Amino acid sequence: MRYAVLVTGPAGAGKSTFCSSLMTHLHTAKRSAHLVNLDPAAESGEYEPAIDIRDLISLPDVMEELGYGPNGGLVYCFEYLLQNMDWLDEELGGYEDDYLIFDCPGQIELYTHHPFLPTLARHLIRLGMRVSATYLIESQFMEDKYKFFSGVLSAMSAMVNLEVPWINIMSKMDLVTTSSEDAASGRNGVRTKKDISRFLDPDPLLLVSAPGSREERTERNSKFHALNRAIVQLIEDHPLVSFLPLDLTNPDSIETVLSHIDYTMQYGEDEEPREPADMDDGDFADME
Ligand SMILES: Nc1nc2c(ncn2[C@@H]2O[C@H](COP(=O)(O)OP(=O)(O)OP(=O)(O)O)[C@@H](O)[C@H]2O)c(=O)[nH]1
Ligand SMILES: [Mg+2]
Repeated sequence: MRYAVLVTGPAGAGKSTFCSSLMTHLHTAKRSAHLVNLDPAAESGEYEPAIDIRDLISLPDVMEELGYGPNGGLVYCFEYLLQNMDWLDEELGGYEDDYLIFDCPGQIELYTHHPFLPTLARHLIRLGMRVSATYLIESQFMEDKYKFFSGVLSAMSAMVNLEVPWINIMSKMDLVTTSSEDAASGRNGVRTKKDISRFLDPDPLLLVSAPGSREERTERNSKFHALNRAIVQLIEDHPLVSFLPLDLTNPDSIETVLSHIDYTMQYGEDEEPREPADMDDGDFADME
């Protein structure tokens, strides 16, 4: 059985860094994993991708030859990939019983507007692979409740679009600290555990400002208030989104995230136990 993990999320959320850490973690656990780069604009990272969209089409070439900008060029690259899926099939052909980690680009419209990733996911499922997706947003989103809820809504929209088992991840948790003593290390602020949990399991009431506060007065005076109320209602009615915290400086945190990904794909559930490859009669000569 082959397994595919699509690593998605907005620009700079830490997708490529997470892919590398996951690769290191899987290799340390002696599991067979390969990186698949789907970002035609990617810089080279720590791991050489086993499959790389840049071998099929390169963004600088598209921009130069067709005169597209970076976003239009990226859309063109993905359209080109979908028209040339036999290239991907051939590249995937050599991998059996492997974990394939797909590092996706950061253009948010790829997840919310375009049918590319759903088409790709359906294709992988048709090839007999188990597919799951992770959606990363970074801990800095917790700094601003409006930014945070826009992240929640984009996660919800991408999730509904993709229709595969899905895990939302709050990345860069090393930038948040719960202790006021080492406040300097927490670039994204000091927060209590209770406060963090209101973000990991989004509490729609975060959007409702304290009565009498300046924010509340502006919200009450504007259409903003009605919009917020509608968003609160939407999130309450569809409690689909919650986040797993990811702190790459802590191996336990990576292990927890990986075990959730394994679980969504039922990793290894129906593998047959393997015979050790070098076991033959000669190995037992001294026991006879
Ligand atoms: N402190 C901290 N920084 C991180 C972490 N993950 C990523 N970064 C930094 O965040 C920046 C973006 O990381 P990438 O992994 O390139 O993010 P990405 O989502 O792949 O970005 P795009 O592919 O451009 O969308 C880099 O400067 C990383 O060093 C993390 O867990 N903690
Ligand atoms: Mg990247």
